[in-house]
Amino acid sequence: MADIDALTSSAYSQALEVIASVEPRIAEATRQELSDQRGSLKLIASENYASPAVLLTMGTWFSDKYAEGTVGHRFYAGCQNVDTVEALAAEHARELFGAEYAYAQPHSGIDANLVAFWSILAHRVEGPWLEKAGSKNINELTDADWESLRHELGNQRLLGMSLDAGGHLTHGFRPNISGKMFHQQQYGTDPETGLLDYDVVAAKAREFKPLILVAGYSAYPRRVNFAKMREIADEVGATLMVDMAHFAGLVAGKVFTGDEDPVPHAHVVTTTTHKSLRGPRGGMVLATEEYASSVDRGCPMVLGGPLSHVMAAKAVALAEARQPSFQTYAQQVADNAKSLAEGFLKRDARLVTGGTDNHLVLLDVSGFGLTGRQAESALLDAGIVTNRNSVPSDPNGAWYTSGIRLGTPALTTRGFGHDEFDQVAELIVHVLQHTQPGTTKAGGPSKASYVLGDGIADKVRDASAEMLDKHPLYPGLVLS
Ligand code: DSN
Repeated sequence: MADIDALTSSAYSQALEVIASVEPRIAEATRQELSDQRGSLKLIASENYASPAVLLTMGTWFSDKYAEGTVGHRFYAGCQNVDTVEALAAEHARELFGAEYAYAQPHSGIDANLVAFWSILAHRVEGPWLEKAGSKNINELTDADWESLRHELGNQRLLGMSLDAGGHLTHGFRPNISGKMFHQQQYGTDPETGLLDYDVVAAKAREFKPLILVAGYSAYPRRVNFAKMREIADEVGATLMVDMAHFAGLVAGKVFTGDEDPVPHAHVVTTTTHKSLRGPRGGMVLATEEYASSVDRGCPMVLGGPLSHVMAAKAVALAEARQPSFQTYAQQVADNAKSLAEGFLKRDARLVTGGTDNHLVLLDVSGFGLTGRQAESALLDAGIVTNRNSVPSDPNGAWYTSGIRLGTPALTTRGFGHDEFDQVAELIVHVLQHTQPGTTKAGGPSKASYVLGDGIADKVRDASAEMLDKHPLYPGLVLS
């Protein structure tokens, strides 16, 4: 058996030498990024650490190949190896998630959502419209036909979770493309509990009658009952689209099963591959057979040429996620999020919804007298990498915010467990308790500047270093 650590170390050391021979500053930044990631507590809920096998797969000549189209049906010659790669990525995805159909081409989660929107419009609106118009061939449409079709397509409705309740920009946020291409309405969460209220979603759906009901989230710390969401969608004739970008790893790892697994309930499921799923940076769409042929035309109708090198890495990551060890990892991600939440609660910090049952925690920092922006910056000074996030009905808006979103997927990959996440909560509370809001140049209260107490950053960095040293990142990777 080859010594994988030695191979990885020599592969990267040599690759960096090759890069340095052309642009040494990029080689240096790459080394520095590894060192920075090794030396900080990464708590960004949407980040992770992919395996060296996944990372290495991305650095190949598959990047040089154009392959618009789909497996066996390309607009370019010479795509036989890309076909192998894409078919394998899709096969692993279907098997892992129990999906009828998988599309591995989206370059990101937003791209995956755009493909989903486009395919639902094509399947639900354009198809029936063409039939009604007595034409099966879109190329035969007259200008007047196009105008009517555009009117139909532009008059569709989408209902999704609002951004400040934890939804994503692409779930109908007005300034986003999704809020412009659809007539949109949003559902929020209960103002008292912060929890999703299915009766409210159902009432809104009955009144609004959306073509698409979007479920899923980027910052909601709870599980969703997708069987209930499907009932609501069916009652009003909507297509249920679930964006599982954040929790795909928990679905793959069988932490979310039954009603909490979106795949058996949704018509179309979108995801990223780099968050809790721990693959390369990219997106994917899963769908029922009914939607397969419209999703399949995502490229070139919505997407530019597929990133074949990334699809290859998706296949490797999905093969990893099919191993039993990934289920252990996913369960630990959820257990660690609970430990983190308990660590905050016992130190009297306020959490949106009062806790978590997925991979993320949303800390309301207004109790510390800070905005999310101030908290994020002070924590970064202390080597704790987080991102600020709105809380429901946030008085500080989406830029300054009143929250900090924290996720466990990355540090769980490093091997952090219950006690360490409790200590992480303690360090975060310590930093926030010793941070004061700053003042503006005019002397008023600032939402951005802050003053972190003397010596706090160094003390917290030292305490973190002990944990980080116990759980090194890419332990076998030694750069020469
Ligand atoms: N940027 C992703 C996240 O952090 O959740 C969503 O787009």
